[in-house]
Amino acid sequence: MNTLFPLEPAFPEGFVYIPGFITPGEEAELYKQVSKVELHNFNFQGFTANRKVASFGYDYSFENLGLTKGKDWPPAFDFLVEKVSKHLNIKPVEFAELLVTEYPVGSVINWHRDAPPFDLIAGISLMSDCNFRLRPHDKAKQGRGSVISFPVNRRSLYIMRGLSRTEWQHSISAVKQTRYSITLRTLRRG
Ligand SMILES: O=C(O)CCC(=O)C(=O)O
Repeated sequence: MNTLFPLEPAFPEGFVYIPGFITPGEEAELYKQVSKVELHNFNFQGFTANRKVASFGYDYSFENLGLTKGKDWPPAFDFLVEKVSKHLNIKPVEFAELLVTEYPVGSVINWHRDAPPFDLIAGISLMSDCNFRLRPHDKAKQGRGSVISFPVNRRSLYIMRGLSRTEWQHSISAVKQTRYSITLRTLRRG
C-alpha cells in the first residue's frame, strides 16, 4: 500500500523520534568535539562493555549505585544542549548529565532502563545509523511481538520520558559502522 507519509512504528507513550534534528554541519562540529574527549571502557557490575564513554556533569555509578558530580561538559557542547532544551521548552541547566558514547563496529547496548536518579533522556546520534529497540520492562509483558524495532539515524534526536522511560527498556543491536551518541539527562525531582 502506498501512503503519503512514511510509516512510523507505534512508539510507547513518551517516546519521540525526530530525524534530521541536527544539520550535517552541526554533526561535523560535534564529531570534532567528541574526538577531543577522552573516552574509557564502560564498566557495568564487573563486566567491561565494548563501548566507550565519557560522562560530564552528574554521573551514575553502577558499582556504588550513586551519583557523583564530575567535570562540566566542554562549552563546545553548549549549542547542542541549548538546541535540545529549546525544542523541549526547558532550561539548559535542567540537563544534569552529558554522556558521550562511542560504539565500535559490532558493539551493542543491551536491554536496560537508564539509572533511576535520571528523568528525561535525550539521545543524539552521530556518524552512523543504528537499530534501536524498545520492549516492556515487565517480564510478563515480554515475548513474541513485544519488541518495537526501528532505525535511529545519524543526526536524529530521540526523547524518552513518561512510560517509555519508566515501563520500557531499550537496547541497540550491533552497529555496522562506528556510531557516536550524545545522551542528555535531567535529574528526577524530589
Ligand atoms: O547510544 C544511545 O543512543 C543509547 C545510550 C543508552 O541507552 C545509555 O547510555 O544508557
